Amino acid sequence: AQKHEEVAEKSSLVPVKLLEQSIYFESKVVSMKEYVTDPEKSGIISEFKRKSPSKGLINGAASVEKVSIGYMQAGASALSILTDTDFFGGANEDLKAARKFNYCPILRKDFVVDEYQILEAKSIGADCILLIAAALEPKRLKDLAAFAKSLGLEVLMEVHDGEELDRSICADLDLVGVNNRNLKTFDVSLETSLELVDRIPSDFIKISESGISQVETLVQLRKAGFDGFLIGENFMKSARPEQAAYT
Ligand code: IGP
Repeated sequence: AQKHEEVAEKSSLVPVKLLEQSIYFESKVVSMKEYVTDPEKSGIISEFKRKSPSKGLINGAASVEKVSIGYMQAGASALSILTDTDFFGGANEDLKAARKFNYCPILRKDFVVDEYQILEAKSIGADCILLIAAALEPKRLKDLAAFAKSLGLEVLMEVHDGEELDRSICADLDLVGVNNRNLKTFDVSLETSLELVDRIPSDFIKISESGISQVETLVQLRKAGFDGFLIGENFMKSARPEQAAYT
């Protein structure tokens, strides 16, 4: 109930009718599924993240315009832009800015619990939303995924273990991400990805998320069956993330 009040408050700031007037409601999404699996591309989804609960401040000075352009020039398949302010120091404005300068799939990285946030994602130019299985009842997750699909958006579901995967997998998802970071301890273990990859049904694009910083790791994950790799901190911790992405 608390959440719904918050959302209602938000929606009174920008009424749904106004969101729907955004030019992005008329444009077709750029498919993350297609870009990530394009053999000409790297499969890397590069993330813009200023700070995080596990690391604190990562990069307070980076420009989202410069970094997003640099990421794409370096060969990323797609962008992930944090829009959560409290925990990650992001904003909707960051995604809008990245959208202005890039033709590529953009994931809105946020804690989506309500349809309003999905309309908002569409209105700021996102192509894909994140749904975190640990945070949503399976039925709720399914409804939110269906709602996103009705707007043409793609859906990435994030899981941490087999139990979450089995209870929440549903037809309206496009990509399934395994988060290597344990949300309770913040420990990162690649084993999480390696253990779960074969349990993800083949209809979904498989993404390994978090703690990736070595080319060898990427090769290992690809061999294990992953199509895509979500990388944030390893790039963002550099003074010039737009250049770090090249190395
Ligand atoms: C990126 P890393 O370790 O490369 O910075 O991780 C991404 O996986 C991470 O930011 C993330 C995240 C999330 C952030 C994964 N799931 C959910 C916010 C919400």
